[in-house]
Amino acid sequence: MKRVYTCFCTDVIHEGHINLIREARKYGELTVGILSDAAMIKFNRFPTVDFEERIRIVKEIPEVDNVVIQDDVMYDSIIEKLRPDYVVHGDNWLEEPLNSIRNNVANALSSYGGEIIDIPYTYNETVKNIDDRIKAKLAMPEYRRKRLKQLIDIRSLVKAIEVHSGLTGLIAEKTIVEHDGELDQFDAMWISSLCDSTAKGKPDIELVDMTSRYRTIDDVTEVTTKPIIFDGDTGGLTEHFVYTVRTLEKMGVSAVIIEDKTGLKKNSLFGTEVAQTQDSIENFSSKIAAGKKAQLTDDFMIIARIESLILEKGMDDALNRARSFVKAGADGIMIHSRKKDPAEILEFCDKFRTEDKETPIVVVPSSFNTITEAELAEHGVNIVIYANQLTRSAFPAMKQTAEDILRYHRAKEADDRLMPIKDIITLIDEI
Ligand code: SPV
Ligand code: MG
Repeated sequence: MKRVYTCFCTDVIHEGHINLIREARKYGELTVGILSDAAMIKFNRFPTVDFEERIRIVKEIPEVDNVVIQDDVMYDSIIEKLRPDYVVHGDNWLEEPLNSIRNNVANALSSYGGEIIDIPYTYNETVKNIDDRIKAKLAMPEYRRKRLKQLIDIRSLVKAIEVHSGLTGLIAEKTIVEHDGELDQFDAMWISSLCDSTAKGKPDIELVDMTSRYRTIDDVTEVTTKPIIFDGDTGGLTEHFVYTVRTLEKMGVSAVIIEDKTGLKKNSLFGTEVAQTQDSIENFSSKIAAGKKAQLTDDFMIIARIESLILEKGMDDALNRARSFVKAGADGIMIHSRKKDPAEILEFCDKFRTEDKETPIVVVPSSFNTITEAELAEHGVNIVIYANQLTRSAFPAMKQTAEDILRYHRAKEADDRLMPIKDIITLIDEI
């Protein structure tokens, strides 16, 4: 009997999958691979059904002879192990970005003469409804909020990108790339005070009030499912911060990062060029403790951001603060630097990790942007935030378009560089 292999990266089995299984079984003994959580979240949705349950559901399908675990998005290692005669998949993988998986399979099979069988992909009203329901579940506050902690456990490094609107939210949600034979996407979104303020044409000095910042969160949560890390600036007065924590939690935000500064806040990337005052350890610790006491779920994280390196107060001060803030209840430490060289950030991470193996470390490599994600993970970093690159790429592009229209007294010259209207419309989901 011939050996047939297919792999599922889904958490809900619908008629399309059953159809594929029946077709596949006609070719021989059928083994179904269940993609692990870690592999699934690299390019697909976060699973809404846990791994053991996914295995159990597939095992119960009568046409399935064997179930195996597939740990990689790409199939080459499992193909090498199982050496199937056929790999069967829906023909949706003929399109980008899934075609890179198909190419990987074709390559692996060609070494011994195995074949791919593409089965017409089922997409009808029922399947669309199931799809929509999974997305809606992932977007609900109670599911979205806990996802950051889940991702920290699964991912070697959680990658967040700045968003400040529904549109930038969609870019964070939907961008998937194939590079070096791997598929990748962002795990989470960062609602930056700098970019949220900039989008409103205002300076980053805690001028845009919380009500307005909550509206930005609303715009983003309306159209996305990924978890949110909120830039809470200094957190304001402790008496106000406790209310902010409750509101963010209720909205389904996963984490707030507050920085240990007081008085008029200026953006950290100004460093010591402007007057900025660091809060006392005692005061900031009691703000963290009050926030932790106010929060209602176990899902939400309060992350303490240390400004000692930005304000040139030294490594010992940064480490001492990290210790104190963790003791006060902080669920994570963000260490910031505006140096181009990542050395001081890495030194902090290494020293902090010798005494604390657990507390998540967050970094924002805006200035020290040559460091790779792999290097950060090696030094114990858990979350990397790309804090402002979307805004900084959009601004010059928009400015040039405005200049070109003025220069040529028509839009043609600018238009040749622009995204077709059709493409921007397809970015937006219709209900
Ligand atoms: C932000 O994005 O608003 C931040 C990060 O706080 S930074 O601008 O680097 O200070
Ligand atoms: Mg900020």
